[in-house]
Amino acid sequence: MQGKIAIEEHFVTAGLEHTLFPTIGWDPDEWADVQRRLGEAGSLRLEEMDRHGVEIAVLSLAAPCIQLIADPYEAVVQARASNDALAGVVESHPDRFAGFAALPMQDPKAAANELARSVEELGFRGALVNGYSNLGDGIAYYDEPQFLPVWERLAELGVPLYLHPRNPWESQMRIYEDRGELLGPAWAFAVETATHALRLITSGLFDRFPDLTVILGHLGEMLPFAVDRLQQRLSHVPAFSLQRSAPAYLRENFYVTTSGNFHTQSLIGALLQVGADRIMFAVDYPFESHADAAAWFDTVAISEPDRLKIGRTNAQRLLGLSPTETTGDMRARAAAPGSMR
Ligand code: GRE
Ligand code: ZN
Repeated sequence: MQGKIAIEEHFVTAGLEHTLFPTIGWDPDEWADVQRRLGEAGSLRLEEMDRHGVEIAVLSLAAPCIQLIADPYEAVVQARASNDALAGVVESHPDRFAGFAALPMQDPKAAANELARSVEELGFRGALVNGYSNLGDGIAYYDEPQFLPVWERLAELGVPLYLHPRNPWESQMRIYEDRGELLGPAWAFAVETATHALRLITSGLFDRFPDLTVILGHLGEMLPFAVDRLQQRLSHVPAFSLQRSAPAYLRENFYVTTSGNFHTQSLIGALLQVGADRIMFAVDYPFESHADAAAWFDTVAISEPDRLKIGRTNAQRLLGLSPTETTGDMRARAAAPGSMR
């Protein structure tokens, strides 16, 4: 499929390289290649996108970057600098790149203002945060009351927040002791992020702000598979009450993306649980390859109208990416089965 929009695509500025998730066990040559690609937003990236039918990449910092910075002032300074750098990248190829803001959640009021600056002045499409934020000696999750200003601003601006993974906090690492292979994207990222998303749901955040949108990668961090059982058990707790069911919040306040999860059975499960209007294509470059993502997505056994929604038009609508010349053409081609490949 030509004209795909990929929405979890990472970069890192030189100043933030030291904050990347430590690469325990990675092949050193492979990691060096990932780092090279993270630091580049020109011909290398664009050639990969061209080769695999990705028209637009929505760029964001890799994990954990800003979220790792324990000092709020430093987090504010670094987030501003990285958002300015990203704005420069987007400006150099405005038809190929868009941006998600990094947010210094360590200072919620500053994060709300940085979100507004990023959307209104830099033209970003929303924000991406890498899980909970460090804060002094501790951490904070975003259902906590101090984050209301950020949620309020997201709702006012009508832009989504991408909740991207990071590893669990130090004190919750015992379960991975001697089993470091389970950390990071193999497993720990998904458990941490799914639980954080559930904190948002069960806190009542979406009753307070019914129009908020949160995006989850990796086909929903296992939640499409798990949320019905969660609801079934919550329904046995009389004191616990929300306006909607957990599956309804997942369907109505979340989008999920295909980042790093190019697996047909999981996509079909997500389709059955949240529907084709709530799934978007993503690669997770450079941790994943455009070749793997596109070889799977371009031929996966879904309808052509669903492929067009997931590959392009859902992101266009949600992120306000203006239709380009190719859009009408894409629609016409979607009507002819098989011709999008
Ligand atoms: C990812 O986005 O998938 C990722 C990071 C940082 C380290 C490893 C990783 O952002 O897979
Ligand atoms: Zn990612």
